[in-house]
Amino acid sequence: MTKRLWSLTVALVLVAPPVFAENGHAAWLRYAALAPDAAARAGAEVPRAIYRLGADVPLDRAEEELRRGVQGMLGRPLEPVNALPAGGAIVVGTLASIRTSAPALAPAGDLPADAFWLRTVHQGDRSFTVIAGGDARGTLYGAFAWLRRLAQGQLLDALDDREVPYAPVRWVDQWDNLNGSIERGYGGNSLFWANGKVRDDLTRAGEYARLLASLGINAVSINNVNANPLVLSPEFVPQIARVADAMRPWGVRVAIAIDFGSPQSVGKLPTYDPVDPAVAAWWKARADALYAAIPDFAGFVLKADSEGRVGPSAYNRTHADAANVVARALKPHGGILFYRGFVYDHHMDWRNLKNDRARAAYDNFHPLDGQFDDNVIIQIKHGPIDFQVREPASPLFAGLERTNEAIELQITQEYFGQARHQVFLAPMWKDTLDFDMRAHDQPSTVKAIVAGRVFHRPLGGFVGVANSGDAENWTNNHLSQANLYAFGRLAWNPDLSAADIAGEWTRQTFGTDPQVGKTVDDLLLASWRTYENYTGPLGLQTLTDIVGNHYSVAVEASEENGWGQWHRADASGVGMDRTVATGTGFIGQYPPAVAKLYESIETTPDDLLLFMHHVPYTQPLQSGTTVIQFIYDSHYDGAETVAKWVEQWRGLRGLIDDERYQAVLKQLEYQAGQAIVWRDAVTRWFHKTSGISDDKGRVGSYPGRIEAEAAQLQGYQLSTVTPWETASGSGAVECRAAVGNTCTATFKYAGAAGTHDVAVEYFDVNTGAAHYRARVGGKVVAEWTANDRIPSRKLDGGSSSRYVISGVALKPGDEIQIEGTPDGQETAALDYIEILGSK
Ligand code: GCV
Repeated sequence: MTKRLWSLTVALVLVAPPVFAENGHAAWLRYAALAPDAAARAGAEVPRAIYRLGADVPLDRAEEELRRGVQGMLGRPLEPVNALPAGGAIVVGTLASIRTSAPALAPAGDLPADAFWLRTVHQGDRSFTVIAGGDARGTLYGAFAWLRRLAQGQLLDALDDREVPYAPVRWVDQWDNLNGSIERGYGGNSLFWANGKVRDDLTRAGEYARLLASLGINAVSINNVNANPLVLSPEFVPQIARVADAMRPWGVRVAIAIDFGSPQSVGKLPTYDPVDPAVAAWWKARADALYAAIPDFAGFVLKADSEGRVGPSAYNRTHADAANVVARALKPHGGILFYRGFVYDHHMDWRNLKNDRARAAYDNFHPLDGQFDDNVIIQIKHGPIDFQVREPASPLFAGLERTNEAIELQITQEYFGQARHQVFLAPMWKDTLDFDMRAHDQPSTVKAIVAGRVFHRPLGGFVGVANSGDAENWTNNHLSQANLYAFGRLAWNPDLSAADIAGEWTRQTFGTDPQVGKTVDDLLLASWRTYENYTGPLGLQTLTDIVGNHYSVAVEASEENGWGQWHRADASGVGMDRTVATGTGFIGQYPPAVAKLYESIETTPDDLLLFMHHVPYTQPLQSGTTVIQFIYDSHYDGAETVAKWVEQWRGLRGLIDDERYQAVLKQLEYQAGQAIVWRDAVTRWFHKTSGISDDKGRVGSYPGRIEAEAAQLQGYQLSTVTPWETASGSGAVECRAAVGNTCTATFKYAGAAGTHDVAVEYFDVNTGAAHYRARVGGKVVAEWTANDRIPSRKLDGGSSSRYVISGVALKPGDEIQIEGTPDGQETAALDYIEILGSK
């Protein structure tokens, strides 16, 4: 190496940002050292002192955050000062305080609560960065916004940005149970609750409040909407107050979900009838007690008459009666009641083709429009069913003109692979938020309606069902953090694009390397469509085990039961007829222009065809292909795309820290295996049901695959798998040997000599940790334990897992032997092996 090259290498090593191990705990607030060019530029633009005006919480957090961020990203401190320094400073405070103490720096104009203004002011050779808030909380939001710009390497020396949140309501709901578990939670246990009470140590709750504040989220409801009535008992008041104390420094207010039967179950009244004066007095007393301890308490969330929860129907009262009695107790304190629009009958008769769960929210609430008090918000899920992979916007958004509304988005990935699959939800949310309901034939996007802009409502906004828990990285999947981030950013500004949000998140979370940025953004932005492709396209909804774990593929699970998520696939056709002309009439709930669009097969977008119409399998789509061929093609496309993600991710080795690199790689590899399971299950099911073959000859023909049922078995016994479509061939083999014993399946290789990857499809249930060992020609080539955390206790599509043994040298006649050692209830089950293309 020449001397010059040598010194260049040394210089590069010295200035290159370190690639260090990270566990994801810092999420998007890593404040990692900027890349050298960005650091050099920001070093000149960012003042060296910080002047904070005012002492209110959370102003102090704004200062602390700025100091922490600048130290981390630029590697130098921000010096706190008590007066405007000669050399320039970051000046942070409310607009009012800046106007008083440093009028020359104050932007001209007003700022409402929660809003902020970022401004650079040059005075001779002095520069000031002004972070002004409409109030203390707005100032904190401004500090985070400025740090977000710095972290992305944006220019900071000519700022003049005024940001006002789109809507006042920017909440997250936790579905946390008092015992510490989380309903539909995949990020660990509750940050708030353990063993029936509030956790003693609320450090993580405080850290979580910081994450929420960085996005402008201003309240959190801390317990499950399937609420334990006890949360309203007097002993919980001081506990909830402790949570509020932990969140308050970050401007996050606390609310709770309540049970409508509480006046009776907790208050020991003979009734919970909402029109009974004693019941009203009870609600008032409970609200008064909470506000006495927590003056900034945010309000209540109520799920009533839904999925077994009690509600006003018990007394033949309306949802308005129910909402108003609770809202009136909150009203004197400025509290809000969120009343959930998710009310439906889960015992509907599936034989009646006119029945339709999708109608429920509108049928229940539209007739009550105008009867809800001003501090009630109807919280409406984004689609008419329940967070399925593709749903139209709920017609109820346009069905309430004299009632406050909020949209409920599910951040936790219940039907989206439960944080085991990476699915970035922002593109889906954007579809709904930007959807124009054409109320009164005028522009009326969902986002504008819920923000109160269309029907001039005083309150409204965005609620996200959170995906966070006490996992070190909050969500148990590094990439799932992007969903929490995206929800917060859209709640602040729903006009942002999914690509903007992905870009921001990726750069803050993984750094500004262009290859990293492009790869991660591409993965995120393609993921919703990809997931839809392999789990149920064309508006079929997620073809998952709806009556079980909501995770494993099970095409028929949604049929022939009262839960109402029917797709009505049979030998002759598929899809729900929701037309006014011949179907359930759901489409008639939309304003006329939208109803017209959906009523006709010709104008319904392909993506929603089977949500709106029942059609023969040979129905041509707008894209030209038939429904059945599209079902086949999309599943193959989806599985192929996930396989490519694995390769693309591998390209990031060394460009990001190894800890997160390995964790995401493992997750994507698992997802790639699952996508194949989904692909095969759904396509085989439709192939068998429709009797129509795949034009491309893929369905039912799996070159390189050798079924375990066809192997030479020692100890292993044939077993059936339910549902049938989730096992290849006719089923699986299980080892029911006594503890400590093993079984073997021996497969004969009959192909040409070469080096191959060998995939072993086995079942990893969560009732044991079976061990597998693979041998070729008697030599061990791999071993592994089936101890992943998968939400399935039985052999099915969820537990079906893939282990790929790379680079196995094979020649004709070789024996590939899989030895399984059961553990607990886990029977070391095998589905097949597959010899993949030669290398
Ligand atoms: C909290 C779905 C989920 C339930 C959830 C319910 C709701 O049905 O599966 O776990 O209950 O929605 O939103 O209330």
